[in-house]
Amino acid sequence: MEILEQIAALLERGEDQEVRSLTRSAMDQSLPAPKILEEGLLAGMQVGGDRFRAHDIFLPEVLLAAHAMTAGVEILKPHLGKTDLHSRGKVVIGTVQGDLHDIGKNLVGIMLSGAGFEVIDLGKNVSPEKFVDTARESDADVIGMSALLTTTMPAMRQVISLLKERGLNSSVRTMVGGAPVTREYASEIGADGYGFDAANAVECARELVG
Ligand code: B1M
Repeated sequence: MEILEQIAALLERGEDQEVRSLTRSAMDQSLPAPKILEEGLLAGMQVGGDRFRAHDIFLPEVLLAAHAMTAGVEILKPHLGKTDLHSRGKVVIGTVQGDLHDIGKNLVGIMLSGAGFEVIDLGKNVSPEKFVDTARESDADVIGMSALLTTTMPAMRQVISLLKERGLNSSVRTMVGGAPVTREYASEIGADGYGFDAANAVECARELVG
């Protein structure tokens, strides 16, 4: 089995130490970090997600896979892009209120930093007030929101409404993403941008700070 397949299989089993060390070995073999991310870590997470959906594995296993994903991403982080000397803009990111999924949001943050943006990561389960207050206090250009649950997607609309209420919607742009979020949903709630994946989120942020 080639190394990326091994990483995917180990991640699926939640073997964080092995994932960490094989990710390091893949880097030592000069495989590009984005390839290790896509074909190793994300491939394993995808299979885990599919098995979870099919009730073939359960939450504890998913949680272990998530830890293993984080372990691998930590190794790749410094190699996922080079930061420019000058900031391209400031982005406040977080997972919306009620939602604890942060793997995708973390990847978006890493890719944005790699592309030269200054990123303020508020973590997960972030209230609309926290998003808006932080954006105002830090003079951010963009608020980036992630949601993985259909039940938490409406929290994105609340953030956008609060920005409008405070008269900040023309100075702070909004960008949304996450597996259940679509471009149609983004425009329905009045978001300024939508990122399909982490690379696309970078393109979107570039356009928004344009
Ligand atoms: Co949860 N979970 N989970 N889970 N979990 C999903 C999302 C689910 C689809 C699984 C399923 O049923 N098949 C389902 C949601 C169903 C729905 O709402 N329609 C689900 C559920 C139901 C739940 C719980 C309710 C389960 C329970 O308790 N009964 C619970 C909710 C907890 C809560 O949030 N309140 C729960 C819990 C968990 C864990 C804690 C165990 C764990 C999260 C650990 C963590 O994040 N630290 C977890 C995981 C890991 C998943 C799956 C398996 C994988 C998610 C993931 O990390 N994907 C997921 C199934 C799936 O998606 N296949 C599932 C990898 C990640 C890189 O992709 O996050 O999509 P993603 O991010 C992508 C893009 O979407 C995009 O870029 C990223 C990189 O390409 N993107 C953005 C993301 N944010 C963006 C922001 C942007 C732009 C792009 O701009 C700002």
